[in-house]
Amino acid sequence: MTGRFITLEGIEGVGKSTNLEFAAGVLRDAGLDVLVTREPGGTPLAEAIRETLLRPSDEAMPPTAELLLMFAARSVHLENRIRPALESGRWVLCDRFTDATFAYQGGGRGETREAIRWLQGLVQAGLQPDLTLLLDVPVEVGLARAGRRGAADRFEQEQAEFFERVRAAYLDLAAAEPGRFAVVDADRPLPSVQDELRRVLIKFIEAND
Ligand code: Z5A
Repeated sequence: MTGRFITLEGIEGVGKSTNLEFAAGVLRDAGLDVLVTREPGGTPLAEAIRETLLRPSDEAMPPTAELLLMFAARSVHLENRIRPALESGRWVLCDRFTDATFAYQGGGRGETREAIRWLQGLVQAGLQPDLTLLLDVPVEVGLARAGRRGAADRFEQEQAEFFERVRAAYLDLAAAEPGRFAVVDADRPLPSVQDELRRVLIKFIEAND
């Protein structure tokens, strides 16, 4: 039996990294073999593309180039890591996936939904997450939590209005696909966020038994 594909999404600072291992722990406690990975990245080649995507540069990165590089990294990650894991029965928990492209390159940068859908079809050939956990907080909360640690990457250099568009795009995606998305209010103490994540994951595991 193939594994299940779960993604974690949200704006910067919402708590994805904090909750990724927690979510993996819930799955492992249920006896599942879990691969934890991230996008952009997840393999050496895809991580090299991530480096190019995030590093600030004096030369402008056209939004279309950014979009193509996101899908180039995704193609490598899918073929070399995600698909083999799913086919061997492992569950995959991924920090960001194509919903981030609709939110950042679509909502944030203004790339068209049609272009993103076309690339999605080319690269994913029908593969979609089975469950997407969208952690949601107001932009000012996410940015305050992120605290802009160290040198800002190309996305961290964006202003609040950019992240408002990204958050709105995420919420639109969730409203359009309520069966796949679970929107978790992450603007509350961590134990309360994790209680809800555990509840959603256990329900999903039981439904996929
Ligand atoms: N990107 C894209 O544009 N298009 C795509 O298709 C994909 C990605 C796949 C890298 O992503 C960039 O790639 C990303 C979008 C773009 N840039 N941005 N923005 P990333 O996921 O690697 O980077 P990130 O979003 O910047 O991650 P982050 O800043 O590390 O945020 P986070 O992982 O969501 O947050 P965190 O580190 O877990 O938590 C932040 C702080 O809040 C930390 O101190 C926690 O202890 C604290 N925290 C967490 N939860 C709570 C609660 N509930 N209460 C209080 N404090 C909390």
